[in-house]
Amino acid sequence: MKRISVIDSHTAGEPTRVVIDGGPNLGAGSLSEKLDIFRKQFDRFRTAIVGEPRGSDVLVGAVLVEPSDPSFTAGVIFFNNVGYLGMCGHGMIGVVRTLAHLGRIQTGEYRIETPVGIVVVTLMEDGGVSVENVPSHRRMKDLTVAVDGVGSVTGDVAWGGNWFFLTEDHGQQLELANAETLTQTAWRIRCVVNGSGYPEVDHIELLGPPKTPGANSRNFVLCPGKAYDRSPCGTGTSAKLACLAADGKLREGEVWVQEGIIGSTFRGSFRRESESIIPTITGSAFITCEAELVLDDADPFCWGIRAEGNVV
Ligand code: PYC
Repeated sequence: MKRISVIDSHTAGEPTRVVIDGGPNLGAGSLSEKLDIFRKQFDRFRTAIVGEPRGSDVLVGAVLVEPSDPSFTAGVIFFNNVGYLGMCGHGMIGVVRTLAHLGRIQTGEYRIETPVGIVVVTLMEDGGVSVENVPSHRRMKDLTVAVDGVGSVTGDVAWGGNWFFLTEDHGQQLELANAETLTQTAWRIRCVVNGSGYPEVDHIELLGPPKTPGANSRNFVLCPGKAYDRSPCGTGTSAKLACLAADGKLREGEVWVQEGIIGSTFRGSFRRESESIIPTITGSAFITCEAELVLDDADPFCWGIRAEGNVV
């Protein structure tokens, strides 16, 4: 039997499972080398940790690794039901809360390394967490695509630690009760955007008017594995800030309150850095579970239910 210690949390409703012990040995290279080893040699750990029957499509996993610079607090690789994420905003807030829960950090500022760059996190007195994200930018304004069953859709392509297509032009009500239709709409849009010269776009962000007083916007974010983000999506909010900054619709330091599809919110703001912006996203996470995953070799689904077949 193999055992993997994890701590689960949720950030604005979106779950994160942080591996504390028993994860794969990813060597001593850079974060991107570690990610490469994870992907090529230890992918079964990904499906064992977040996949069914132990996890679900919604769950984002995080493995803590040695950072390349000892002055950083940690390195972290995020993963989900279909692969690996560059950065993950809700996940980073969950990681920070988890490190605090373990007594490894107190209130203050810390640097955490991800495969796409260093983020600066702050654990606040009230338990809130802010994440100064990797440089973000808009790559393409007003891309118009013709989507079967949806019609003509215009939106922007932007990087916020993952790649997004962001659109208000979807014709849907952003209601939780509408999640199935929103998922189908976003998936169709993604397929066409991917085939229109943007294969890197793996998150679709549908935007619309907010419901929560004080919020600026509401979103529905479809993740790469077809699960929708229960939170307002930290990297998606960063991509939105990059578009607002590029359009001159939000000033440096001004606060943008992004509401997600379940009504939870993140606060975002940015500062400019050359051609990019540096977004800061603030939210809260709560610990939901401390557990040991048990991997029994006799279990045919020991390494999760994998689309390409089970690993023995
Ligand atoms: O918060 O950045 C985020 C995120 C990405 C995918 C799920 N959550």
